[in-house]
Amino acid sequence: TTRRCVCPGSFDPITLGHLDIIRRASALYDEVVVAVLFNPAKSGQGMFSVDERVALIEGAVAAEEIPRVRVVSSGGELLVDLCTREDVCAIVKGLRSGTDFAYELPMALMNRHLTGVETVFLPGAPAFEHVSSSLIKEVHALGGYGLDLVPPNVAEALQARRDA
Ligand code: COD
Repeated sequence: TTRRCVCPGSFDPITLGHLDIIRRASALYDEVVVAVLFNPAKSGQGMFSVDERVALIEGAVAAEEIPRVRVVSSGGELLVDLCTREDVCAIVKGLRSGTDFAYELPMALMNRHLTGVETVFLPGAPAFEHVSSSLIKEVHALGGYGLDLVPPNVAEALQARRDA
């Protein structure tokens, strides 16, 4: 049987921190479903549309030649329902810090409560500990450069936004 995991997130936009987790998940499972989902805590439109986020993830995964990855998006649905539909045995998430753990633990317990699906935490690479989509966007909006912390296709997309 195919052992499939999901890497869920907002991915607005995907960073090298996300990509590292996706690459390592691909080494552990037969297939990785990367799911662009709605985070109710991050209200508003975000910077990139869901379709743009999906395309940026697909471009970054292809450029890095990470095998057996499929990108999907879904709105207004529970992650556990996506897990059941996609026949996923584990949710894989990256942890940067104790703060991440405090945020992720209740979600992991709730998801397990709902359907029994397990969450697997991978320690984030120290080189990307300070990397988040929100900080990338803030630095970029105020004229700074953090473009070496995102995949090249995302750097291009951010640059294009600035030039527009
Ligand atoms: N290093 C390592 N890991 C990283 C890094 C980094 N530099 N940056 C991000 N990550 C990890 C994060 O820890 C997270 O695990 C993942 O990558 C995604 O990060 P984000 O910021 O893109 O995504 P979030 O945190 O906004 O995603 C939240 C979800 C969308 C997954 C959550 O809201 C959700 O499951 N929503 C669906 C509705 C639902 O089921 N709700 C009930 C949950 S119990």
